[in-house]
Amino acid sequence: MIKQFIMAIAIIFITALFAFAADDDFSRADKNKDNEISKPEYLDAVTVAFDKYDKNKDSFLARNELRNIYKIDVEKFIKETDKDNDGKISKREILEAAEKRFSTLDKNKDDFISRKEWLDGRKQNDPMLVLFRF
Ligand SMILES: [Ca+2]
Ligand SMILES: [Ca+2]
Ligand SMILES: [Ca+2]
Repeated sequence: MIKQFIMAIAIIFITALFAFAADDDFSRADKNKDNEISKPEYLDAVTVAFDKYDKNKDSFLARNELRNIYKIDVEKFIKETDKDNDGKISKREILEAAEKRFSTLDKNKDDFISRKEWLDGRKQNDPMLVLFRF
């Protein structure tokens, strides 16, 4: 009996831990902690992610840098984001893509991404959210 009880507690604990980990990037982007991600917060978070992956600090994300992004489909990402077709992603290109992505993620069009909208995007392995998985 006690054994089952401990098991149940352990499962609850582990589940909570995973939920927390999944939400962590949401909380990080939600700077003012109102449980919603506004467009400026989202674009800020994308900029932070961009700078983090731009290892040689040339203000472009090249293929070898994009490959460091967890589980990202590099070629697909470049195809969708690299508007001037130079094979690398500039900050402007990524922010333009992020603006569009914001509207897609904001399902109910209230100009904020709720936690649920964020997690829905995550389930679809949204490349603009994959960016945040440091
Ligand atoms: Ca917020
Ligand atoms: Ca480019
Ligand atoms: Ca929304």
